[in-house]
Amino acid sequence: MKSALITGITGQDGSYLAEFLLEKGYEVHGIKRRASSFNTQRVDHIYEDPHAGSGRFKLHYGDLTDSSNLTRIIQEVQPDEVYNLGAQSHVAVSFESPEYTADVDAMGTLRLLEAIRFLGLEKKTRFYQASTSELYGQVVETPQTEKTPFHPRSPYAVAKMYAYWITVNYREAYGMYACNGILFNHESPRRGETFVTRKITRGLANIAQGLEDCLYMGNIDALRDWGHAKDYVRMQWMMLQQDAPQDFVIATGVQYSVRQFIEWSAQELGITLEFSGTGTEEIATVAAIEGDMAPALKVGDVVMRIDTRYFRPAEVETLLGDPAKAKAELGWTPEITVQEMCAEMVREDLKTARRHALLTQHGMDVPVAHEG
Ligand code: NDP
Ligand code: GDR
Repeated sequence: MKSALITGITGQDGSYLAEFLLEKGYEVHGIKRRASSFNTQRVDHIYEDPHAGSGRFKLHYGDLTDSSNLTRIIQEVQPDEVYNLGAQSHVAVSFESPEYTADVDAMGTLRLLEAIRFLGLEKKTRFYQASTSELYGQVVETPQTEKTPFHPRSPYAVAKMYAYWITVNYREAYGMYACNGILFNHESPRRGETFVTRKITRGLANIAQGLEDCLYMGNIDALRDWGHAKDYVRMQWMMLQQDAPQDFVIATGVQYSVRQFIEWSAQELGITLEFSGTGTEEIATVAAIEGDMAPALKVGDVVMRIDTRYFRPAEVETLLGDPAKAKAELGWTPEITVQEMCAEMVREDLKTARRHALLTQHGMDVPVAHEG
């Protein structure tokens, strides 16, 4: 039985990858952080009670800032594959916590690679690094390929650039099977609530049910190449099954604006929006409503405004990936379109919003977090 160790198993990708590897028959180990409240909601459904026998899913306490802990876990697990998905992954937050972001995202990657080498596992353990389209930042060519030069635009992207190159370096210096997946944005109903797509689907579902009044957004002109996380974790595994390690761009090859994503999400709720005004004065107003999914709204309500607090000190305006290499060499193509994904996210968030609205109607206090 093959074994895999996943850092960031409690995150969006980690949870889908764990499911995928368990289906493939792997023994799956994951690193979870100690937190003051439960942080395993995304993997609770695959958790196996250790008292019930020897399961194939195991969680270990750990942190990417703690090398002795990482070394001990890797020594214990002796993994065939390590997927380094753990990160302070929020670009805007990295401007607030640049040093911590560097420690986790850059040094954390080095700590893992060093642990593998130190334990003499460099010929056994294959290593996947969660690299990112944020590396391209201020893009110099469109679409972006594996050969497009990098120009990172945030402490997050600069940290991930170190992680990218140290992964390449350990491959070249020590012959490790180590590779980078340069992944463009990918989302799902499990996406963190403060990333833009989930902020929109959750926010609009809450507004439709009367739990929130308005969505406050940053730069809605930003263009992104959005795919579904389920499609992207499949590709992460495929990258570690080749004869030789290589880096790949994973993207859909299609880009849309944040504004367009807001429109789709509203349409999924039966709401037609009208955008008016420009720059920081832009607003979105309800122009028409169909069906019964937005009982709290009426025509003329303003459901989106711009709040400059969500602008970033340096913005990545446009990203569009070229997945030609992944298609040609690995036969990978994404199966879920961005419109299907948006609809799935809205449906899931609407279910939760309806439950919360019902509880509120019955006098229960359900706090709604607004940050994003
Ligand atoms: P999430 O933010 O959903 O998950 C991040 C994970 O990292 C969580 O499990 C989190 O734990 C864990 N983590 C955070 N800090 C530490 C730490 N100090 N030590 C150990 N673990 C830590 O990210 P995604 O699943 O969306 O992304 C997975 C990876 O892919 C990340 O590295 C991200 O930067 C990268 N990436 C993501 C893209 C995307 O569009 N989703 C695109 C390109 C790259 P906890 O649950 O406790 O917070
Ligand atoms: P990104 O994702 O920065 O691309 O990083 P995010 O969803 O946060 O932002 C995408 C774009 O939307 C704009 N935007 C807003 N973003 C947020 N979060 N909140 C807002 O209110 C808002 N309004 C507009 C942003 O400015 C940006 O242009 C994600 C993360 O998953 C990274 O870890 C990963 O590496 C990259 O995708 C690829």
